[in-house]
Amino acid sequence: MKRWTLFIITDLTTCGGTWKYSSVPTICANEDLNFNGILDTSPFEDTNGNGQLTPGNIAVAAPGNVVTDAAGRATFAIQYGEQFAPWVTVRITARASVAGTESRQSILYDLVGSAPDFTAETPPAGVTSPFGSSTSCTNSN
Ligand SMILES: [Ca+2]
Ligand SMILES: [Ca+2]
Repeated sequence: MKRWTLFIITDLTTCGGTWKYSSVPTICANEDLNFNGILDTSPFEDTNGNGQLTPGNIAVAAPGNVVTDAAGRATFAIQYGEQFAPWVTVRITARASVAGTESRQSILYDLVGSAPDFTAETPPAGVTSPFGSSTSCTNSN
């Protein structure tokens, strides 16, 4: 499901009753260069040196397989921890097989938080990025 990801390093702050980025976010590329879900040494993938893939597999599609209806539509959910909103953009790829012919389409999707979480006075779960607050993509802090 997640084939390509960005993550953003900064903090949130309140602005007009809504939680927003406190500064211009630093956007870093997904470390999983070959999209296999494994931290590889060749190609070297641990850009920020924290010993793990960043951001890693933090979202799942449920169910992972669906059957479309007569209109060619199906429904699934994207599940992720609330601390990852709004810090990650995921690529959602749908693969379809019809009469032996396969096709695929992808979209980028920002992991959003619930509106009540981002309009309450209390900070949302991800008020501080789980990926650190450095403005350098090679720094895990
Ligand atoms: Ca990899
Ligand atoms: Ca890493």
